[in-house]
Amino acid sequence: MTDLGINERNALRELKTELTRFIMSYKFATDEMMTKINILNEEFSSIHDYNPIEHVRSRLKSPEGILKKALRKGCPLALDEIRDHIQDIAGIRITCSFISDTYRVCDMLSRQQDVTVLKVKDYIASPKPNGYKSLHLLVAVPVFMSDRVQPVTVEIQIRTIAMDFWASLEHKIYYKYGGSVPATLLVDLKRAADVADRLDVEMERLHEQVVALGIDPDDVDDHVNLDLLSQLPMSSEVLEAFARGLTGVPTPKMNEGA
Ligand code: 0O2
Repeated sequence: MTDLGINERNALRELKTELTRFIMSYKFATDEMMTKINILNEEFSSIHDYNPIEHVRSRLKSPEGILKKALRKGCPLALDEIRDHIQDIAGIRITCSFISDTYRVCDMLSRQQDVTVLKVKDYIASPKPNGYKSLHLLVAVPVFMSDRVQPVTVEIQIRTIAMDFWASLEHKIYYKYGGSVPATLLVDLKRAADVADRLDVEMERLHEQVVALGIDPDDVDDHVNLDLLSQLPMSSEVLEAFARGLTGVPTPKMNEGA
Protein backbone atom coordinates (compact mmCIF):
# COMPACT_ATOMS: atom_id res chain seq x y z
CA MET A 1 0.00 0.00 0.00
CA THR A 2 1.39 3.43 -0.91
CA ASP A 3 1.73 6.11 1.76
CA LEU A 4 -0.64 9.02 1.27
CA GLY A 5 0.70 12.56 1.25
CA ILE A 6 -0.67 15.17 3.67
CA ASN A 7 -2.93 16.67 0.97
CA GLU A 8 -4.47 13.31 0.04
CA ARG A 9 -4.99 12.46 3.70
CA ASN A 10 -6.75 15.79 4.30
CA ALA A 11 -8.87 15.32 1.18
CA LEU A 12 -9.88 11.83 2.32
CA ARG A 13 -10.71 13.07 5.81
CA GLU A 14 -12.89 15.84 4.36
CA LEU A 15 -14.65 13.38 2.05
CA LYS A 16 -15.33 11.04 4.97
CA THR A 17 -16.76 13.91 7.07
CA GLU A 18 -18.97 15.03 4.17
CA LEU A 19 -20.22 11.50 3.54
CA THR A 20 -20.97 10.96 7.22
CA ARG A 21 -22.81 14.31 7.39
CA PHE A 22 -24.73 13.42 4.23
CA ILE A 23 -25.98 10.09 5.57
CA MET A 24 -26.52 11.36 9.13
CA SER A 25 -28.64 14.28 7.87
CA TYR A 26 -31.13 11.77 6.43
CA LYS A 27 -31.14 9.80 9.69
CA PHE A 28 -31.81 12.98 11.70
CA ALA A 29 -34.59 14.05 9.31
CA THR A 30 -36.18 10.59 9.64
CA ASP A 31 -35.93 10.83 13.45
CA GLU A 32 -37.61 14.26 13.39
CA MET A 33 -40.48 13.05 11.20
CA MET A 34 -40.85 9.86 13.26
CA THR A 35 -41.17 11.99 16.41
CA LYS A 36 -43.98 13.98 14.77
CA ILE A 37 -45.75 10.81 13.64
CA ASN A 38 -45.30 9.13 17.04
CA ILE A 39 -46.80 12.20 18.75
CA LEU A 40 -49.89 11.95 16.51
CA ASN A 41 -50.02 8.19 17.08
CA GLU A 42 -49.86 8.51 20.87
CA GLU A 43 -52.26 11.45 20.95
CA PHE A 44 -54.84 9.54 18.92
CA SER A 45 -54.39 6.38 20.98
CA SER A 46 -54.77 8.04 24.35
CA ILE A 47 -57.11 10.97 23.77
CA HIS A 48 -59.34 10.07 20.83
CA ASP A 49 -61.34 6.85 20.55
CA TYR A 50 -59.98 6.11 17.09
CA ASN A 51 -56.45 6.12 15.64
CA PRO A 52 -56.02 6.51 11.85
CA ILE A 53 -52.41 5.22 12.10
CA GLU A 54 -52.00 1.42 12.16
CA HIS A 55 -48.24 0.91 11.66
CA VAL A 56 -45.21 3.12 10.99
CA ARG A 57 -41.86 1.99 9.62
CA SER A 58 -38.82 3.93 8.54
CA ARG A 59 -35.77 3.03 6.51
CA LEU A 60 -32.64 4.68 5.16
CA LYS A 61 -31.68 3.66 1.63
CA SER A 62 -28.41 1.75 1.67
CA PRO A 63 -25.36 3.27 -0.11
CA GLU A 64 -25.73 0.47 -2.73
CA GLY A 65 -29.42 1.34 -3.18
CA ILE A 66 -28.56 5.04 -3.60
CA LEU A 67 -25.85 4.22 -6.11
CA LYS A 68 -28.13 1.89 -8.13
CA LYS A 69 -30.91 4.47 -8.27
CA ALA A 70 -28.43 7.23 -9.24
CA LEU A 71 -27.09 5.10 -12.09
CA ARG A 72 -30.64 4.14 -13.20
CA LYS A 73 -31.68 7.80 -13.29
CA GLY A 74 -28.41 8.95 -14.96
CA CYS A 75 -27.65 11.15 -11.93
CA PRO A 76 -24.00 12.29 -11.59
CA LEU A 77 -22.27 10.59 -8.64
CA ALA A 78 -21.74 13.75 -6.58
CA LEU A 79 -23.39 14.34 -3.18
CA ASP A 80 -25.16 17.58 -4.22
CA GLU A 81 -26.56 15.91 -7.34
CA ILE A 82 -27.66 12.85 -5.38
CA ARG A 83 -29.32 15.11 -2.77
CA ASP A 84 -31.26 16.90 -5.54
CA HIS A 85 -32.24 13.85 -7.59
CA ILE A 86 -32.70 10.90 -5.23
CA GLN A 87 -35.59 11.90 -3.04
CA ASP A 88 -36.33 8.70 -1.17
CA ILE A 89 -33.02 8.23 0.70
CA ALA A 90 -35.01 8.73 3.91
CA GLY A 91 -38.30 6.86 3.71
CA ILE A 92 -41.21 6.47 6.11
CA ARG A 93 -44.20 4.23 5.48
CA ILE A 94 -47.44 4.81 7.35
CA THR A 95 -50.15 2.16 7.14
CA CYS A 96 -53.75 3.12 7.80
CA SER A 97 -56.97 1.10 8.03
CA PHE A 98 -59.06 3.19 5.65
CA ILE A 99 -58.50 5.25 2.48
CA SER A 100 -59.91 8.40 4.14
CA ASP A 101 -57.32 7.98 6.92
CA THR A 102 -54.43 8.18 4.42
CA TYR A 103 -55.57 11.67 3.35
CA ARG A 104 -56.24 12.65 6.96
CA VAL A 105 -52.71 11.68 8.05
CA CYS A 106 -51.27 13.42 4.98
CA ASP A 107 -53.12 16.64 5.92
CA MET A 108 -52.03 16.48 9.56
CA LEU A 109 -48.37 16.18 8.58
CA SER A 110 -48.55 18.75 5.76
CA ARG A 111 -50.04 21.36 8.11
CA GLN A 112 -47.09 21.26 10.53
CA GLN A 113 -45.21 24.57 10.50
CA ASP A 114 -41.68 23.26 10.02
CA VAL A 115 -42.66 20.72 7.36
CA THR A 116 -42.39 21.97 3.78
CA VAL A 117 -44.36 19.92 1.29
CA LEU A 118 -42.29 19.61 -1.88
CA LYS A 119 -44.51 17.25 -3.84
CA VAL A 120 -47.56 15.02 -3.42
CA LYS A 121 -47.95 12.02 -5.72
CA ASP A 122 -51.44 10.63 -5.33
CA TYR A 123 -51.25 7.07 -6.64
CA ILE A 124 -54.52 6.36 -4.77
CA ALA A 125 -56.55 8.73 -6.95
CA SER A 126 -54.39 7.82 -9.99
CA PRO A 127 -52.99 4.30 -9.53
CA LYS A 128 -49.98 3.11 -11.53
CA PRO A 129 -50.91 0.87 -14.51
CA ASN A 130 -49.70 -2.23 -12.56
CA GLY A 131 -52.24 -1.44 -9.81
CA TYR A 132 -49.85 0.21 -7.32
CA LYS A 133 -51.71 2.53 -4.96
CA SER A 134 -50.19 4.78 -2.30
CA LEU A 135 -50.04 8.43 -1.32
CA HIS A 136 -46.47 9.73 -1.62
CA LEU A 137 -45.64 12.88 0.28
CA LEU A 138 -42.26 14.47 -0.31
CA VAL A 139 -41.34 16.84 2.50
CA ALA A 140 -38.33 18.85 3.62
CA VAL A 141 -37.60 19.19 7.35
CA PRO A 142 -34.89 21.44 8.81
CA VAL A 143 -32.08 19.50 10.47
CA PHE A 144 -30.15 21.59 13.01
CA MET A 145 -26.45 20.63 12.98
CA SER A 146 -23.57 22.20 14.93
CA ASP A 147 -22.68 24.70 12.18
CA ARG A 148 -25.69 24.81 9.84
CA VAL A 149 -29.36 24.20 9.33
CA GLN A 150 -29.96 21.81 6.47
CA PRO A 151 -33.35 21.19 4.88
CA VAL A 152 -33.53 17.43 4.26
CA THR A 153 -36.00 15.57 2.04
CA VAL A 154 -38.02 12.66 3.40
CA GLU A 155 -40.41 10.53 1.35
CA ILE A 156 -43.51 9.48 3.27
CA GLN A 157 -45.61 6.71 1.75
CA ILE A 158 -49.11 6.53 3.22
CA ARG A 159 -51.34 3.61 2.26
CA THR A 160 -53.99 1.24 3.56
CA ILE A 161 -53.22 -2.23 4.94
CA ALA A 162 -54.59 -3.80 1.73
CA MET A 163 -52.47 -1.52 -0.50
CA ASP A 164 -49.41 -2.27 1.64
CA PHE A 165 -50.00 -6.01 1.50
CA TRP A 166 -50.24 -5.88 -2.30
CA ALA A 167 -47.20 -3.57 -2.69
CA SER A 168 -44.91 -5.72 -0.55
CA LEU A 169 -45.81 -8.86 -2.48
CA GLU A 170 -45.44 -7.08 -5.84
CA HIS A 171 -42.06 -5.68 -4.72
CA LYS A 172 -40.84 -9.21 -3.81
CA ILE A 173 -42.05 -10.65 -7.12
CA TYR A 174 -40.50 -7.77 -9.09
CA TYR A 175 -37.10 -8.34 -7.46
CA LYS A 176 -37.36 -12.13 -7.73
CA TYR A 177 -37.72 -11.83 -11.51
CA GLY A 178 -35.13 -9.03 -11.79
CA GLY A 179 -37.77 -6.64 -13.16
CA SER A 180 -38.97 -8.98 -15.97
CA VAL A 181 -42.11 -10.42 -14.39
CA PRO A 182 -43.93 -12.97 -16.63
CA ALA A 183 -47.04 -11.48 -18.30
CA THR A 184 -49.44 -13.96 -16.64
CA LEU A 185 -48.16 -12.99 -13.20
CA LEU A 186 -48.61 -9.29 -14.06
CA VAL A 187 -52.25 -10.00 -14.95
CA ASP A 188 -52.73 -11.89 -11.65
CA LEU A 189 -51.10 -9.04 -9.73
CA LYS A 190 -53.38 -6.47 -11.37
CA ARG A 191 -56.39 -8.63 -10.48
CA ALA A 192 -55.18 -8.87 -6.88
CA ALA A 193 -54.78 -5.06 -6.82
CA ASP A 194 -58.41 -4.72 -7.98
CA VAL A 195 -59.53 -7.11 -5.21
CA ALA A 196 -57.54 -5.12 -2.64
CA ASP A 197 -59.19 -1.97 -3.96
CA ARG A 198 -62.68 -3.46 -3.62
CA LEU A 199 -61.84 -4.53 -0.09
CA ASP A 200 -60.73 -0.96 0.76
CA VAL A 201 -63.92 0.55 -0.68
CA GLU A 202 -66.11 -1.93 1.23
CA MET A 203 -64.18 -1.42 4.47
CA GLU A 204 -64.55 2.35 4.12
CA ARG A 205 -68.30 1.96 3.59
CA LEU A 206 -68.62 -0.28 6.66
CA HIS A 207 -66.47 2.09 8.68
CA GLU A 208 -68.75 4.99 7.77
CA GLN A 209 -71.76 2.94 8.91
CA VAL A 210 -70.03 2.11 12.20
CA VAL A 211 -69.17 5.78 12.76
CA ALA A 212 -72.76 6.82 11.93
CA LEU A 213 -74.05 4.33 14.53
CA GLY A 214 -71.74 5.84 17.13
CA ILE A 215 -70.12 2.47 17.91
CA ASP A 216 -66.52 2.42 19.14
CA PRO A 217 -64.67 1.09 16.03
CA ASP A 218 -62.06 -0.62 18.24
CA ASP A 219 -64.76 -2.99 19.51
CA VAL A 220 -65.96 -4.14 16.10
CA ASP A 221 -63.22 -3.81 13.47
CA ASP A 222 -61.94 -7.40 13.56
CA HIS A 223 -65.44 -8.86 13.42
CA VAL A 224 -66.36 -6.68 10.44
CA ASN A 225 -63.12 -7.52 8.59
CA LEU A 226 -63.60 -11.26 8.80
CA ASP A 227 -67.29 -11.21 7.86
CA LEU A 228 -66.55 -9.07 4.84
CA LEU A 229 -63.57 -11.14 3.74
CA SER A 230 -65.60 -14.34 3.66
CA GLN A 231 -68.06 -12.73 1.23
CA LEU A 232 -65.50 -11.51 -1.31
CA PRO A 233 -65.24 -13.38 -4.63
CA MET A 234 -61.64 -14.56 -4.11
CA SER A 235 -59.94 -17.92 -3.96
CA SER A 236 -59.54 -19.43 -0.47
CA GLU A 237 -55.72 -18.96 -0.66
CA VAL A 238 -56.04 -15.22 -1.33
CA LEU A 239 -58.74 -14.88 1.36
CA GLU A 240 -56.54 -16.68 3.90
CA ALA A 241 -53.58 -14.47 3.02
CA PHE A 242 -55.69 -11.32 3.43
CA ALA A 243 -57.08 -12.53 6.74
CA ARG A 244 -53.58 -13.26 8.02
CA GLY A 245 -52.35 -9.88 6.81
CA LEU A 246 -55.24 -8.06 8.51
CA THR A 247 -55.64 -9.94 11.78
CA GLY A 248 -52.75 -12.38 12.12
CA VAL A 249 -55.16 -15.36 12.19
CA PRO A 250 -57.11 -17.21 9.50
CA THR A 251 -60.91 -16.77 9.48
CA PRO A 252 -62.87 -19.64 11.09
CA LYS A 253 -64.90 -20.09 7.87
CA MET A 254 -61.70 -20.51 5.84
CA ASN A 255 -60.45 -23.16 8.25
CA GLU A 256 -63.62 -25.11 7.56
CA GLY A 257 -62.55 -25.24 3.89
CA ALA A 258 -65.17 -22.74 2.62
P1 0O2 B 1 -37.48 0.79 -2.98
O1 0O2 B 1 -36.64 -0.44 -3.09
O2 0O2 B 1 -38.83 0.53 -2.34
O3 0O2 B 1 -36.78 1.94 -2.33
P2 0O2 B 1 -38.67 9.71 -8.26
O4 0O2 B 1 -38.15 9.18 -6.92
O5 0O2 B 1 -39.88 10.60 -8.13
O6 0O2 B 1 -37.62 10.32 -9.08
P3 0O2 B 1 -39.71 7.16 -8.63
O7 0O2 B 1 -38.68 6.35 -7.94
O8 0O2 B 1 -40.39 6.51 -9.81
O9 0O2 B 1 -39.11 8.48 -9.13
O10 0O2 B 1 -40.79 7.69 -7.57
P4 0O2 B 1 -42.07 6.99 -7.07
O11 0O2 B 1 -42.94 6.55 -8.19
O12 0O2 B 1 -42.68 7.98 -6.11
O13 0O2 B 1 -41.54 5.69 -6.31
C1 0O2 B 1 -40.83 5.81 -5.13
C2 0O2 B 1 -41.02 4.56 -4.30
O14 0O2 B 1 -42.40 4.16 -4.27
C3 0O2 B 1 -40.31 3.31 -4.82
O15 0O2 B 1 -38.97 3.34 -4.41
C4 0O2 B 1 -41.12 2.20 -4.16
O16 0O2 B 1 -40.80 2.08 -2.79
C5 0O2 B 1 -42.53 2.76 -4.27
N1 0O2 B 1 -43.14 2.32 -5.54
C6 0O2 B 1 -43.36 3.07 -6.63
N2 0O2 B 1 -43.95 2.36 -7.59
C7 0O2 B 1 -44.11 1.10 -7.10
C8 0O2 B 1 -44.69 -0.10 -7.63
O17 0O2 B 1 -45.15 -0.17 -8.76
N3 0O2 B 1 -44.68 -1.19 -6.82
C9 0O2 B 1 -44.18 -1.16 -5.54
N4 0O2 B 1 -44.24 -2.29 -4.82
N5 0O2 B 1 -43.62 -0.04 -5.03
C10 0O2 B 1 -43.59 1.08 -5.79
P5 0O2 B 1 -37.85 2.51 -5.21
O18 0O2 B 1 -36.55 3.21 -5.02
O19 0O2 B 1 -38.29 2.30 -6.63
O20 0O2 B 1 -37.80 1.14 -4.50
